[in-house]
Amino acid sequence: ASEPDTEEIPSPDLVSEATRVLMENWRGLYTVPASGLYPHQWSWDSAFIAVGLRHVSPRRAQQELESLLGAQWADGRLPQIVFASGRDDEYSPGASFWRSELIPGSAPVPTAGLIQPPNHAWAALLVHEADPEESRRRRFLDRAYPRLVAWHEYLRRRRSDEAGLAFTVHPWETGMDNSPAWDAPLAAVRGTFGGNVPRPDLRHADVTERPSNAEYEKYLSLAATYRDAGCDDSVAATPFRVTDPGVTALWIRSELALGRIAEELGIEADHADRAAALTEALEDLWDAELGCYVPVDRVSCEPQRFRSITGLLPLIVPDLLHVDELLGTLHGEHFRLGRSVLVPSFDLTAPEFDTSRYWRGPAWFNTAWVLVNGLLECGLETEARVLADTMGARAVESDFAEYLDPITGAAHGTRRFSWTAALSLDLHV
Ligand code: 9WN
Repeated sequence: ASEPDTEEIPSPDLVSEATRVLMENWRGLYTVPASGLYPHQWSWDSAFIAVGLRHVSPRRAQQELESLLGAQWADGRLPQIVFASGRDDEYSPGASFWRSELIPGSAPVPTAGLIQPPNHAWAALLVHEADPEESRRRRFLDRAYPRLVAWHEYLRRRRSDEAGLAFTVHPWETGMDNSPAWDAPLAAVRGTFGGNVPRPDLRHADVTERPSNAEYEKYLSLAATYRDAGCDDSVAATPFRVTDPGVTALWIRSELALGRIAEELGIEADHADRAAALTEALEDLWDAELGCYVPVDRVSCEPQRFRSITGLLPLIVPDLLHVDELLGTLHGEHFRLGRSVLVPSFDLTAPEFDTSRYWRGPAWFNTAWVLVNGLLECGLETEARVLADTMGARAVESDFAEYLDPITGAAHGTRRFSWTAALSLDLHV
C-alpha cells in the first residue's frame, strides 16, 4: 500500500488573497504597509514586503527595495519612512515635521531621520534567489550591494558602542514601538511635546490598541531633539539609547546575506568575519535567568530584564551559543509556542502583558516569520511548518490583520496589512 500523501497543498485562498492585498497596497514603485493608517513607505516593512512580492513579481520586489535604497542618506542610513507627497495630514510625524530637505546629507526625497531594523540585505538576497536571471539582467545586486554595504557601515561607524553592537535612539527604530522593554528608558526621558500631540492614527485604529498619548509625547519630543541636532549622530545628545537583540540578530543575518551577495558578484569581502564578531558581541545580551536575550539601556547601563519577542529573534543566528535555552523559553509558559496564537510579543505571564495593545503582547506576523526561519536554522522543520501553516490560516481568517490577540486569535490593528500578506505568502508558495 502506498504511504498517505501528506504534502502541503498551498491554500488557493491565501495565495490569491495575499496577492490581492499586495496589489492594492502597491503605489507604483513601493508598497504602503496599509492604506489609511500608514500612507508612506516604511523601511523594514519594505524589506519584509519584498520577500513576499518576489513570488508575485520579482521585478516589483526589486523595485520595492530599490526605491528604499534610493532614499539613502549620504552617511549610509536608510530612513525609517520615505514620505509620499501630498499626504502630510494623514500621518504624524510627517514630512513637515522632519523637513529633511534642510538637513545636509539627507536623501533627495523627503524622509524621516530615524532608522529601522536592518533586514534589507537578507531580503535582497531572497529577492535575487527568486529569479536570478531577471536579477542579473537588471543588475539588481550590482546596484544594491554598495548601498547595502554603506547602510551596514553606517550602523558600524555611527551607531555602535564599544562592544560593536548598534544602538537605537528612539523606540520607533526598534520597530517595536511601545514594548514594555522601553518603559524605563522612556520614563527617564525628560522632554515633552507640550500636550499638542496630533494623532491621525486614531482615525484608523482603536485607541486601546495604539501607543498612549503620554508615549506619543515622548516619541515626538525625542524625534524633535534628534531632528534639531541635524540627525547628526556625532553631536545628537540622545536621551534614549538602547541596544536591542532583535536589531542585532537581523543585522547578523543581513551581514551573512551580504557575504552571499558578494560571492555572487565575485567581490572579496569580510562579511562573514563581521557577522562572527557581531554574534560574539550579541552574547553580552544573554540573560541566563530569564533564558533569553535582553535589550540594554545604554544611558542607565541597565539591562531591561523582560522576556520579549526581540529577545527570541536571535534564533535566526547560526552557531548561537544559547540555542537550547532559547528554544526552551519559546516553548515554555512565557510564549507557549504551539499553544498560543503565533508567538506573543511579550511574556504571557508578566504583569505588563496586554492582549491587544500593539507590542505589549499581541502576536505579529513579521516576528512569527523570523521565528519560522529561526526554527529552520535549528533544524526543527516540523515545528517551522506548523507555525508557518498557522500564519497562513490566521492571515486569511483575520483579513490580513496587523496583529492578533495571542490567546483568542482576535484580529487587531489595521486590516489588509502588507507584511502579514507578504510573509504568509512567502511560506506558502
Ligand atoms: C512608527 C509600519 C510601522 C512598522 C512598525 C510598527 C508601526 C509606526 C507607528 O508601524 O510603527 O514607525 O506609527 O506606530 O510598530 O514596526 O514598521 O507598519
